[in-house]
Amino acid sequence: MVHVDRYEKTWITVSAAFLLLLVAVLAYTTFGMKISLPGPLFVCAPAEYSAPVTANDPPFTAPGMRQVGPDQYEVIMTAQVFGYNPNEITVPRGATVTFVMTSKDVIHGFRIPGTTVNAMIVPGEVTRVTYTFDEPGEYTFFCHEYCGAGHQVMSGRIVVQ
Ligand SMILES: [Cu+2]
Repeated sequence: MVHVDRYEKTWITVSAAFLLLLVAVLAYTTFGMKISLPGPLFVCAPAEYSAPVTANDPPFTAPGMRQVGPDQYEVIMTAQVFGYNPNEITVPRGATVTFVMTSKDVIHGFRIPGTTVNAMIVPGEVTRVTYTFDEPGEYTFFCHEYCGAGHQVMSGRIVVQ
């Protein structure tokens, strides 16, 4: 029988227990809470957008904002080097805006500082994010996925009145 120091034995036990705990947590979140990585197109209704979506498919043939209900707006937006279409929208205070976005070329980002909006815009996929603008003011959104030489100028504006 190999002699293992008591101190070392303690730490082997602690490490093993910790690993088992992590595996248990992983198993619980995966199978108990059904949390998993999203698949492609997870954010859109398959009937609405058939994969793969391109910027030449509806609704992206007509970018822009439309009102879909009281205080509810939908922005159909395309991203391409080095800008967004539309790149400026104006909404009333308290508006809930759903951004439905795709890319015409490479992967872009969509981040609105001061909000929880932080998304990737991937060619061939639809990104959908919703945010309620309770605070009036000007919000700048920008690309935070490096996309080429003009990446740093890729931005737009949301005016909340
Ligand atoms: Cu970009």
